[in-house]
Amino acid sequence: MFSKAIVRTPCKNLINGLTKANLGLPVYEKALIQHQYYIEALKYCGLEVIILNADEDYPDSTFIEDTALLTPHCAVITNPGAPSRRGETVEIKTVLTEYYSNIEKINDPGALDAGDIVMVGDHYYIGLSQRTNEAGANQLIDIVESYGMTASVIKLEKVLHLKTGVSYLEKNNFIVAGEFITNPEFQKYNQLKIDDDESYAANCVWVNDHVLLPKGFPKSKMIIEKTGYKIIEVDVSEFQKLDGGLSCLSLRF
Ligand code: CIR
Repeated sequence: MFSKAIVRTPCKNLINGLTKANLGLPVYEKALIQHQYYIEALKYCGLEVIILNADEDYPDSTFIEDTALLTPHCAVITNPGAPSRRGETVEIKTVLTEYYSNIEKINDPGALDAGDIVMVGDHYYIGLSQRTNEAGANQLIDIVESYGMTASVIKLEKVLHLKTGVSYLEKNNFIVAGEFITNPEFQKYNQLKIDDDESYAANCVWVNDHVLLPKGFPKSKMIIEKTGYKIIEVDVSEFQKLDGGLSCLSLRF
């Protein structure tokens, strides 16, 4: 169960965020409103939400999930793969010192975005992607092993982050889309398969037996509901325009 989440208010400079989505520019005012609803959804699930101020120096800084991996034993500050995002981690480290006594760090030449990490109990799947390299993955494996946890890597072919295509909903239930449906690593789980035309819904978030799901994906909603979860739909269209999934808007712990 999670008790807290950290989010960062979108900045006006959001329109200059990294993207390959081709969905047009995000509308700042709309993004702010959607972010507010996202916070309300987290609160509804029982979380205390810590809200960091917007940071105009970093257009993508609202996608806070990429900057740290939070485990039950330590926090790991990442080294984001996109040069324009590297500096986002500085303030996050300061914030996390209030909640974690063990803080680790991924360092050059290692690169790692936490959007590439999926936690399944004490095991961490690490996506090798455009943003996470082998050196970064190896550093993370060493770190989690030093705390008695385990990790393994999965090579990505098409999507930005591992979490773009899979989400773990606890109780052995794995949301899988696209290239991950046939991946041998995920065959041992109960797979909830997302259709290609709803692939954006593969990035959803389990929060204390609720599932936060992007709004507008009815087939995925039905599949997840049938499995027994209470769904909270959240409109994140402005963040989708920046390749941002629903999970990347918060750090949950
Ligand atoms: C980026 O390209 O870094 C941002 N525009 C989106 C990051 C999305 N993060 C995530 O899915 N974990």
